[in-house]
Amino acid sequence: MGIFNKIFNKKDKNPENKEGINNIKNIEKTEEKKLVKVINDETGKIGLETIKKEPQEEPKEELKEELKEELKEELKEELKEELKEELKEESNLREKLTKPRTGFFSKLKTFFSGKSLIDDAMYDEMEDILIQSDIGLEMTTKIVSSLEKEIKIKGIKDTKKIYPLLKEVMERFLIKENTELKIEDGQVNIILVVGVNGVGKTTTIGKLASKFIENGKKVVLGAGDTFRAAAIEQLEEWAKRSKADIVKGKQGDDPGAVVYDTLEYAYEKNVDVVIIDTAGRLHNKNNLMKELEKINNIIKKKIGDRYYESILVIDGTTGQNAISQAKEFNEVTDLTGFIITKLDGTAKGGIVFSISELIKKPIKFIGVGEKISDLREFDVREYINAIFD
Ligand SMILES: Nc1nc2c(ncn2[C@@H]2O[C@H](COP(=O)(O)OP(=O)(O)O)[C@@H](O)[C@H]2O)c(=O)[nH]1
Ligand SMILES: [Mg+2]
Repeated sequence: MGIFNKIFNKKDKNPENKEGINNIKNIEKTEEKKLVKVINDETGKIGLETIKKEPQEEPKEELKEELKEELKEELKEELKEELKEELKEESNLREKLTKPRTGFFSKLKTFFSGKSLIDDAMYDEMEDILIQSDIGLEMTTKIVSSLEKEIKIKGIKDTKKIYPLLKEVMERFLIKENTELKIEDGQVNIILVVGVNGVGKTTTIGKLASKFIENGKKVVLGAGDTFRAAAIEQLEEWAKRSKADIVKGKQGDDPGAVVYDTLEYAYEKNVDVVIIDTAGRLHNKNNLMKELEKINNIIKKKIGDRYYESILVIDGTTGQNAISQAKEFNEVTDLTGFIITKLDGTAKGGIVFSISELIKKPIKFIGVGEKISDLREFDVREYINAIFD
């Protein structure tokens, strides 16, 4: 007779057996499902032995696994939301950059798809298109020779493969480091905004202020363009709109004095970010550069060796003139980067690809419209994807 038969047949006669069965049942009922060993010893008695597992271990592990799964799901949801936002931003940027994308860049795409041979004539024609798009001769030469090298190394024969390769090559010429404005907590951070008349300095300052204020920073604007009364009023309007403070003088006042007062105000009131507007035109260019040099010195004297941002605003619809502007301004204010505006309004926009490489400074923001929200942090990848089809 087998052990289990013994248990079941003798269950009423032998109280020990009955107890054994109850034990088995009890054990089976428990969630832990302990192992049970039934012993048939020489006397015919049946004993039970439970092999105890490490108490609690298994449930704890199981629980951990369950929680991990739950967390994974939660994280997935969060990431999905983030990704959705990113995609929305990306498609929004694509929309804003419709002109350059459907202008110059789609012209390039059509050009390559219409070619069947990679030869000197193709490179020549391509150079023409790049130059026409405001990339300029110097930069065009760099791009084309880099592309040519790449085509040779990779042994590319199919002209359809050139457009994506050109995208890679051009992306390499954009500086990816320090594209953010450096803002330190607990410090008075200074951003000096320079550039010729009409490029979008004052508008950009308003947009920047609004971004900082949205992020909980205290901002003061310094009305350093005292050349025209309208310039001061325009900055005041932006201060109101973005809820920033403003320090201003009267038309014709010494801009250096306004900058000094703005810095004093900032230290006194524990301001996080000071943004200084400047004139883009004075009676002559020499005066303008001297003025900026003076402003630069006032700031340096106040903050010592500390880093401050000196940003040149460039109108994205101007051509190669922007490069010479950048060189001149860089000499007097030691630029830390660029903001390229009006990229929504040009079918060219090639300046984005030459300015960083030629002056060796990063682009920090791009302007893609006149609204307060139309200033975008410059993200190389996002930008490249938005303009290449
Ligand atoms: N479409 C477009 N217009 C812009 C952009 N940034 C500035 N503007 C316009 O450019 C003009 C000159 O701007 P303003 O800020 O006065 O230039 P400033 O002389 O350098 O201070 C204004 O009409 C702005 O609305 C931009 O990103 N896109
Ligand atoms: Mg202005």
